Amino acid sequence: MHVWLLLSICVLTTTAQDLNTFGIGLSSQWLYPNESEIFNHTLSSGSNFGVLTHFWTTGDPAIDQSTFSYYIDGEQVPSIQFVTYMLAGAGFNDQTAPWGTKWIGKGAQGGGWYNNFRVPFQKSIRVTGKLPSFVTDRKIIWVIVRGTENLPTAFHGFQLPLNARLTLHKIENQTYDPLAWVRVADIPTGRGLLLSHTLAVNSGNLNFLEGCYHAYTQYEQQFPGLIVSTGTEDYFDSAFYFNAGQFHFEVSGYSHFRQVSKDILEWSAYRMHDLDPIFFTNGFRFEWRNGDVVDDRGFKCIVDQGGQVVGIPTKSIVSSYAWVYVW
Ligand SMILES: *[C@@H]1O[C@H](CO)[C@@H](O)[C@H](O)[C@H]1NC(C)=O
Ligand SMILES: *[C@@H]1O[C@H](CO)[C@@H](O)[C@H](O)[C@H]1NC(C)=O
Ligand SMILES: CC(=O)N[C@H]1CO[C@H](CO)[C@@H](O)[C@@H]1O
Repeated sequence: MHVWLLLSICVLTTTAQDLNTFGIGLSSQWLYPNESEIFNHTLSSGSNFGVLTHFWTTGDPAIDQSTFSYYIDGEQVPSIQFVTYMLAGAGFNDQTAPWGTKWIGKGAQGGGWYNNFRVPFQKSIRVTGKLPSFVTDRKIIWVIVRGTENLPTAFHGFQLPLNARLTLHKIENQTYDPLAWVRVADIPTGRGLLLSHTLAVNSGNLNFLEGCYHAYTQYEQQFPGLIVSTGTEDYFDSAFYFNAGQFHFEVSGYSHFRQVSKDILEWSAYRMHDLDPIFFTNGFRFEWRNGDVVDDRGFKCIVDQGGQVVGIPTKSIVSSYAWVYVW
């Protein structure tokens, strides 16, 4: 009895001490055309893991298009590399502000981008920044990065395994034909869950919104896999081509629209999956389609090849971020 009590007190005390919060706030500093370090942190002795909990930045407009990298556990190639606007779920560097959710947002007219995704590591984390290639001089930046050692991550009852890693799967300005399948995430083996997805599309009209999302929660699963949505806008919690206009919900947002010319438009949206995680057990494919087709009865999302095209989807230039935990 006494021994047990002592032991529990010890365990509790140790746990509390280990919740070591670390980070930086850099005010009026410079970001360079070459890649330069913003922050690094190595776990204290006795700590088993850590997690980044926050990223925020502002400064010169060039900061918005700068590339930030997270090198996890001494990686040579960063498993996470992003631009701020896509990190916040807004395609085409959309400057709409202020808006925010508990996860992402933009709190100022210039910059003010933030993100609270949990980024786990086992040994160390290193954060770097680099100006876009068209900028040749250093530019002013304010940046905040923060995390905590030994802080577990849970999503509404599901606790992330301690060895989980957050990975970012990207498509950047790739052109797809009408009805082409767009593989948003491709993970041949392992377990994990889809945390978040942002899609940004440049197209001739809005008929790409007919495209359904399909998740293959085992890599070799056959079409249609798990039908995740009945159209693109439906996946982002809207309907009828977003006929209520733009919005920034906690779970989803329609974050950008611009009619560039008669035949070109830009569109973007984000979706969080912390409330309705999509788990996979043996590899994962997550696919979207650039427009879609119906079968003879008029049903969509169930025809892989052939079928009747809905509307007149055009070629699209697609950018996509998919944030996936793997373990
Ligand atoms: C990590 O940051 C410290 C300053 O906090 C710096 O002195 C050190 O060189 C950095 N380490 C690496 C590997 O970049
Ligand atoms: C994609 O295209 C847009 C618009 O032309 C451009 O601003 C952006 O830098 C491009 N992104 C990448 C990663 O090439
Ligand atoms: C990582 C690196 O090479 N950083 C350099 C980038 O350029 C600035 C200014 O020229 C240097 O001060 C950094 O050392």
